[in-house]
Amino acid sequence: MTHVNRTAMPRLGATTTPAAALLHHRALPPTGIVHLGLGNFHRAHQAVHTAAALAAEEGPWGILGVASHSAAVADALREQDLRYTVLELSPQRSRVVVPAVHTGALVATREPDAVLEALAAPGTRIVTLTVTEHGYTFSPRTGALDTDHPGVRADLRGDGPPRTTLGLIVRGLQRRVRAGAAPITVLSCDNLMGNGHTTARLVAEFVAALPGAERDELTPYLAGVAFPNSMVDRIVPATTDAYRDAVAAQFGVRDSVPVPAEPFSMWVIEDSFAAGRPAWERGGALFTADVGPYELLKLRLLNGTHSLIAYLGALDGRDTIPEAIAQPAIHRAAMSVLREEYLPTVPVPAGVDVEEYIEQLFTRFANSALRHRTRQVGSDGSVKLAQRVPEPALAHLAAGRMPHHLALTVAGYLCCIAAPPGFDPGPDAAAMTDPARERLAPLASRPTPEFVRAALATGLLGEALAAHDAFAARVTDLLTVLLHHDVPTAIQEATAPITSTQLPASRGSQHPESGVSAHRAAT
Ligand code: CS2
Repeated sequence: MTHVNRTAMPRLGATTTPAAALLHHRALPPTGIVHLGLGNFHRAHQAVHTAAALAAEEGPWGILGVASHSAAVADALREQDLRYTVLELSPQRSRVVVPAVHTGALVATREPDAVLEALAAPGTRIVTLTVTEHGYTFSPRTGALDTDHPGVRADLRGDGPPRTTLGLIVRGLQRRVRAGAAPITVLSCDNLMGNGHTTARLVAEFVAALPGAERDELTPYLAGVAFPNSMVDRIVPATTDAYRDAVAAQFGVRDSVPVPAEPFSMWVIEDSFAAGRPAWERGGALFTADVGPYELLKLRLLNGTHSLIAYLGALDGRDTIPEAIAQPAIHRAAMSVLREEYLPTVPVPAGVDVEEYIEQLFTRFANSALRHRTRQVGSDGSVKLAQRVPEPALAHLAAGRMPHHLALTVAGYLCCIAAPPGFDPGPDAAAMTDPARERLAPLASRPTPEFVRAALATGLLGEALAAHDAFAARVTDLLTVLLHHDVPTAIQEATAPITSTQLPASRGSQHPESGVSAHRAAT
């Protein structure tokens, strides 16, 4: 690792940005987009595509970035004249770019009025979202707006400034109605199935739950708001000092909020906008009438497989996705879940060569220049898995086939997030955050079969899969193997099932493929 004294260097800013790294050289346009969710993904994906589009064609598409709660990124950006670097890294090549498309950085909980003003401003034509699956405040059990969520309840009452994304959007739209401002587009850039439709439905449910007069004022306006679906794809790890050092070593400037990313980036968008849009097609995006097949392909082949790699990797003692996929057994399991269980449930979009897509995907997973951590992909599994696992699992079960590797994904998740007392799933699993941890923890002391049934009954993967006894039994078998043996043995069991009771006792043994001992067996 490069050793550099960053503190002695000038801060990245308007006058210290290396000109060669700028993606466009035009004057910063006025704000046309308000973006909610100022995390790394937005800054390496939408911001980069927008900068590339602006380089090709100017337009009023500056982005005002809004962080939900944390001030860290917004404050750092303000100190850096809203500049930051994106480090595109792979073993073959690296490139550093500065998008320079942000016109401001706000924190919703700290400056709610400024955010609502921006949402209502006449120049704002698009609101984009990257708030993660978890930020849409729907009930995992039913998919409907979670009206038991304390933030949703407060936002429906209009108690103080909005606390949820839906609250912000709806209160922003309400101001637009009152100011006579034109309808806009709300563009979700999160990994949700039918993300535009889902956002439209949740916003409509929120409006329907408002008191009568507010509901009546908003309903006709809502009919003019566009909610295009979109598929977003770029692997974007969390920032660490190693990336800060890399920027400093290359440019001699101090960027406290650089964003690492893979070179690959894909964005497929439905072309239905209420009030114009940037020429994103000139910045690498693809417009199509039907995003559905692209979404399914990506959510299942990439994200679904990613979840399996993350849980098995963490349980196998692997800190990063590239380290995990380098284990032959995990590689085999990832290939099996992708080819045998996800791929048959996906209509491949016209023009996509699926073999090339798969090959490219495994190269992307193996990108060792990125330290994409298993704990990052494994976090929020309760909301992510619901988008990835139930539909394909139910399709196989309905056809009389057991999806062993989907069951293994769920077993891996449960083992990481709600291991029984006495079982140590390792530091990467322990570091995974998940809103369901609290709900699952009290159940974890039950015997495995009861635990799996009780966990699924919390609505974790929807009601239909919870009602499927054979699937629960398979998850139970595989979880038992993970608890009493090790990851390669569980993969073996998923690939060539024998009953778990017939497995050889392997506690403390060294598995030839994993190179780690099964030291974490439950007591
Ligand atoms: C990952 C995604 O964290 C996760 O669940 O599967 O963030 C993934 O890296 C991106 O969707 C890639 O586009």
